[in-house]
Amino acid sequence: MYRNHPLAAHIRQLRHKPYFRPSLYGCIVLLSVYVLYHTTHPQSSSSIDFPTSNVYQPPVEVSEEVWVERANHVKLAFLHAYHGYERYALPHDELKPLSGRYQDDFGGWGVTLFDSLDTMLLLDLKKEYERAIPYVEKAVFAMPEDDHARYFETVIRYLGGLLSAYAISNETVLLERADRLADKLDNVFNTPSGFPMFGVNPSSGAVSGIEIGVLAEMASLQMEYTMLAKATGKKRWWDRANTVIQALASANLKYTGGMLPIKWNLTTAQPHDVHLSVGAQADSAHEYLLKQFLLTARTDKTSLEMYLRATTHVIANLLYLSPTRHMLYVTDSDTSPFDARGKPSHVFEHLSCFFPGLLALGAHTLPLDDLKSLGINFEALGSESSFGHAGKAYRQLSQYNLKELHLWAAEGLAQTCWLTYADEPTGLGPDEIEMKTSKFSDGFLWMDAMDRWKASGARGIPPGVEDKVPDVYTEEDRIRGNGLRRDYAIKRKGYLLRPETIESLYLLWRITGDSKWRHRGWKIFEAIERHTKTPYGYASLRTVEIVPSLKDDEMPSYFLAETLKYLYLMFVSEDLVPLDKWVFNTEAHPFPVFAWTEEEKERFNI
Ligand code: DMJ
Repeated sequence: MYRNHPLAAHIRQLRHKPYFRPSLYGCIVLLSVYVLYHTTHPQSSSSIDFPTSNVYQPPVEVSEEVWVERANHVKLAFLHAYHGYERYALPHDELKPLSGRYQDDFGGWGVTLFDSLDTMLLLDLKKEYERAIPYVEKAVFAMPEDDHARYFETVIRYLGGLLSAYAISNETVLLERADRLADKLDNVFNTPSGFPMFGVNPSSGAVSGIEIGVLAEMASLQMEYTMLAKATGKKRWWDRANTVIQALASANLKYTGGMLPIKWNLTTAQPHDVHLSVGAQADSAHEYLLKQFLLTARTDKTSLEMYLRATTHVIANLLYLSPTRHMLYVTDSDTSPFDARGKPSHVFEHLSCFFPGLLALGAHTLPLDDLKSLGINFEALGSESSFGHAGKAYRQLSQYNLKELHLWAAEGLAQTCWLTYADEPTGLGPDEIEMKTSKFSDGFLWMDAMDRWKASGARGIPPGVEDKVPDVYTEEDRIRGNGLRRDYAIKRKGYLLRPETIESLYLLWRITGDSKWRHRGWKIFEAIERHTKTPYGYASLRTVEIVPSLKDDEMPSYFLAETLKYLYLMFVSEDLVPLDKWVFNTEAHPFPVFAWTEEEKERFNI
């Protein structure tokens, strides 16, 4: 089905462009030497002189050839990580990059291999891909009786990886395994709401988990099941996705300003708390509202309207400015119709750093300044009578050009995500920080500052969006606790090789064309090379504050699926995954945009 998809064809075509040949042949020679060397010496893969400390220097423009070289460095990094995994961990889940051992936390079926399939295809690593296919063919997804697979992780990593690699390669075994896996997971949907349970044993079909589910885990499957339905022609998979979409759309969100809260009752399909966040336990559910709309060629208006409500509430009530550096950040809060701000925690999570990229993607792909063209009346999406105080947001935001507003928020937030990296001696960002608020207020809402900026003539760059200079602490600063100077304190010091900041930098680079985002991405890659590389792969850091780095014995599969993929796509000259034709699932597996045929609409009852 996807062999003739314009994007699969587009990627294949690029491989055959004369432009590709010299670098491809060069790569083959380089890679052969590299592979030979590394089969005996699992050491550093690259001769580049990566800087030892993080002294801030404004970016210097470089030629496109330099970016091609940089993309190649990422390819070498992927090979170093994947060869380490292949040699020391396969067929287990993940490599332990310090000890050269392995761990099994994702079913034990080789999650790193499944999560890496489409990255190999995009990076044109044919040998690694061909060596991986026999493992896919052998996969039966069996499990001992007393164990369970986490449903959400299995969907985004295994199902997502298989379906994306299938869309690019058209190799039928990938689709067959995806279909078989979905079958084995299917008992999770035996709930009165149709929301999935937390876990399942794919061998016995026994499900695990409690009646209260977590948003990200119950509502981040729509894209995978829609894609599976399209590719297999099976109505059952569309029904799974659609049940979740319809249940979310008919839930009572009166107490949460129209935004989906974190906890849900799997029996009643109603919210179980009023805690709002775009970070842990919520993130990908908000992401899938927009992406489901884009994946189905912009037909699923129900998902789009939920996206518009969620982003309106976030922009009006969860975005704050720090007191002195004016860093724009998104936080989490308990809310209510009587107090839209609720009780903000002022914690800013690395996980939330996907959100600027999502806002930018929405601003790029949606007619936010002309929603009427989609038959949507923005102000009718919510009001004080539907959501109490939180309903005011619709009137407030409608005073702005929504496209501009979303893009400003995206740029300001991405700036802060990057700054938390650039502020550290390692050049890598912590997993969680807590923003300072002033003695006199519980934080400064971004939209209050925006309203004042607008009232005074909207001159210059909007608050929070301007470029900032990093503030790298000396050891003395850190010990003396000069946290106030930077406006935040670090809550979780680790860098877990996570992708979110890089994902947003990649999207902002592709969407705005401003090379500052790309340069920042390169700085982060240099820091990854310098501080996380081990003889076997790459390791999470215990703390971003100490050089030489203190490492943990972990290399999560998302490092290969997402972090390295987004870095490569950011540096490579060609736009290999055009954003109007492909949509990334939450684990960075691209799916091709498609429209339902009339026959499918009738058969699936769409
Ligand atoms: C990834 O597995 C996915 O992006 C998920 O949605 C949440 N974050 C992790 C990596 O940080």
